Amino acid sequence: MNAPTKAVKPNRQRSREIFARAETVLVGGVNSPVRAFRSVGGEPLIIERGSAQYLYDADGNELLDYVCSWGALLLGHAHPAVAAAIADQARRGTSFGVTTELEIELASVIHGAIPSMEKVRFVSSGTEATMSAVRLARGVTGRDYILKFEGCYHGHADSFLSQAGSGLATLGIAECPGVPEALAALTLNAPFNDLPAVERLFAEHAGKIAAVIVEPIAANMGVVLPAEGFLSGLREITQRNGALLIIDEVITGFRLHYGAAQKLLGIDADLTTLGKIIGGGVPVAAYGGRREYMDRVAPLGPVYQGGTLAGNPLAMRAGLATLNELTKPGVYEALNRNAERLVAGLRKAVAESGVPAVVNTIGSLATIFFTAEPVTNYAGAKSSDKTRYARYFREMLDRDIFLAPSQFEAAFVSVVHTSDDIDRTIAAARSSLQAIADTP
Ligand code: KE4
Repeated sequence: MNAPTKAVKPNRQRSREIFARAETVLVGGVNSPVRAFRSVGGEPLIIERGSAQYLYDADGNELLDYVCSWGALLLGHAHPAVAAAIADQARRGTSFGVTTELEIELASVIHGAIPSMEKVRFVSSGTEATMSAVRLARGVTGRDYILKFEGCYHGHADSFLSQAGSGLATLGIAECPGVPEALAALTLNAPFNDLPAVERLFAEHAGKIAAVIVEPIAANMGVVLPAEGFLSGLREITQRNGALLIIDEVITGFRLHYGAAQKLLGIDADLTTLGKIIGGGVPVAAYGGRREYMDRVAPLGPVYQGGTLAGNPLAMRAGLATLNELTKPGVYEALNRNAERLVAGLRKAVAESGVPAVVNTIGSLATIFFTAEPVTNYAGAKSSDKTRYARYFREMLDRDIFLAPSQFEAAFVSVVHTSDDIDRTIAAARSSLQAIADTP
């Protein structure tokens, strides 16, 4: 259905009633804070089903989805090949707690696409992947400090919750209670794109930093691109200081092309983390890297990590079906062409509206920031007009376009968004921006 470019307040009565029930048994009515719409106002959605590029809420409204389960659903919702694989495996057993060939197959597919991941360990969430990679780096180097970047988000493990992006940025939680001060002190933060700050921290903590962990394309402060030389600089600094470079590709892995963003950006991590897309919408994540590091993980080495459902066959089938679809000729070219056209249209709509805004993008990732200044780090993202983003979010939702309910996230284009969807989204953005310009 083509949504009106002029906002018509959809009926969300049933969502409202159901969400009230959700709040009685779920904390804030959600199972992950960023879903609570706290920073964008309006009422959280209750979704009943998804199909391809659409979500359908409890009131039967059809929403054009650019959240795509926070980037996991590059193939869109209920992709037939993924659904069939899950259904078939469900009849054969979902989890055995013993190795299956399916794990070997998916690990081999990942290694084939990302050769630096010589060995892989599957886990069930991106947080587990990054937490384990940091533990391994600490175990391998015998060092305690880690260095991350302000506004980057690597999941909710204790070591990552200072100056973090995504839901913490959304809720304004700079330092998370419950993380022991002694542990929090071992996490160093530098501004994204600021190599001199990284050099200073390595000089101040000489011989003590186990690893630098970085999103190669920041997407949890909104999308922020690495400056020329930033990532290669991190590679050189970590090598020179005997620290590991962990590249967190939970969002970017298989997003920009069939493999890791590293390949396009010309760097090789010591350890890489993956998630989201490699599970096709069911819980799969992974960490991996060179044998010399990975063979230090139990049972070969003493660095312990385990998981009841890690590598379960149901999830492996979903991941294999997803990555198989992504090997089809022209998939990424069409995806990136659509996304580029969307961003060009958004930028034109911004210019026509006269509303100060910039759109940061790479491939099928994009974020609009309401500021006249370029956004190249977390400080820039935070200084944009978040109230105006919230208004834009609501205006677009009133036009049945579902964007991330937070300034500090990305919009994700999937392979099933059509050219008509792009046109529709551009028209809705033009109308929304004009509404903002008319009644700020
Ligand atoms: P999970 O534990 O949520 O599966 O993955 C953590 C993670 C690790 N690394 C990166 C780069 C990530 O983006 C994430 C999780 N992403 C957020 C959204 N940007 C998850 C959304 C949520 O928390 O509900």
